[in-house]
Amino acid sequence: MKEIKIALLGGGFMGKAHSLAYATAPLAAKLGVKVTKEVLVDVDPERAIDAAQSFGWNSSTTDWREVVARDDIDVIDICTPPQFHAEIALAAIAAGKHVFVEKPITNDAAEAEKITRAAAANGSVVAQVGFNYRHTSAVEFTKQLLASGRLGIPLQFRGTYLTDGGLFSMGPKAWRRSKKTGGSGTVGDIGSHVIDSAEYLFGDIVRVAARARAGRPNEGWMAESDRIAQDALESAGVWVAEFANGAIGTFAVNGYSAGRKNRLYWELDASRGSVEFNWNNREEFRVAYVDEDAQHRGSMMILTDTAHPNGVWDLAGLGVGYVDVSSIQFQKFFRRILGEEIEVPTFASATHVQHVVEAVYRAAASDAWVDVPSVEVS
Ligand code: SOE
Repeated sequence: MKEIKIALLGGGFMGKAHSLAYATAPLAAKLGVKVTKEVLVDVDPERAIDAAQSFGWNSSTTDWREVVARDDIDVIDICTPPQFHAEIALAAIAAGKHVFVEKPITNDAAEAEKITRAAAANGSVVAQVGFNYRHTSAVEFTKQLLASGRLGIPLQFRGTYLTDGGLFSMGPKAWRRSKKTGGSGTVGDIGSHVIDSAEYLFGDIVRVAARARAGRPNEGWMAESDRIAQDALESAGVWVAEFANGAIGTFAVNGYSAGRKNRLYWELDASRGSVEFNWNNREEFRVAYVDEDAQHRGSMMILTDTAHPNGVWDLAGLGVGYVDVSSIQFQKFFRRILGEEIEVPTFASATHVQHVVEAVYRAAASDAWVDVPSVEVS
């Protein structure tokens, strides 16, 4: 049995999710690989030791460079703040390691292009990005419905990602609130997920017009001129988009939306049907087909079944959670290492997401529509 030895960089929230997912990924899909959680790296020596012990890693260290240089490590999994992703990914690719990077791929599309090119130039490296939500059964099934033509021509996408996390203390996740410590702002952090969902389902976004706002909600939004002058991280954003396939879309993200708990929600209309998905009720999705007879025309709620993609259990109705979708993304990653071709969030697709994020920022600082560049990999 092939052994895959992992080094995880970052002992925080996402490091925990990945650690749990590594335990079930090979087992759930009977992959025929032995996944070894070899070493956990964190710059904070106490957290490195503590996270390695509590998340089940064989050892810990504070030095990622020493780990990247080790011959026995097969995979570098980067869960650090995004500002460190590019440097680490480039070193890992140069050392011939497979690389898994959390989203956003970086906070800078030029850096993202660089690591995408480096990975493409090293044919043996398998690279993937942690847009975990798209591995939910309902999302992947919607993709199949679109690809098969069952839904007809894509017309309109409406996506939101709302949380109330910003209203409360963020504890160890407070680094996300500042650019200096690698924070991304809501468009880059949670907006990147909804952009990935939209592009996965409808293809590339090519133009956007946008508004963003920063500030603490109990003081109202900061004056827009101050937000732009201070280059402050945005707490909320809205944008209108055009897709390359002719569809149109609207998007909204907000970290101060009371009562909304990690609510990634989208609905789409196509010429022969529409679909509605809410991560909070991820076992359900709603589909309406235009060609139903008049008595049955309407939105039907479908509960995820074993007939849909990415079942974790071979019994419907047992529930799928955050760690499960992470486990599914690693199953795909390992199957790709074993040589299978599977559609996943790649460095190139994640770089395009980052181009959209940056186009939203440029559009929000102007009254203009902004074009989204395509990703040049060669
Ligand atoms: C933001 O609060 C966040 O932690 C995102 O960064 C993650 O990608 C998302 O999965 C959960 O929410």
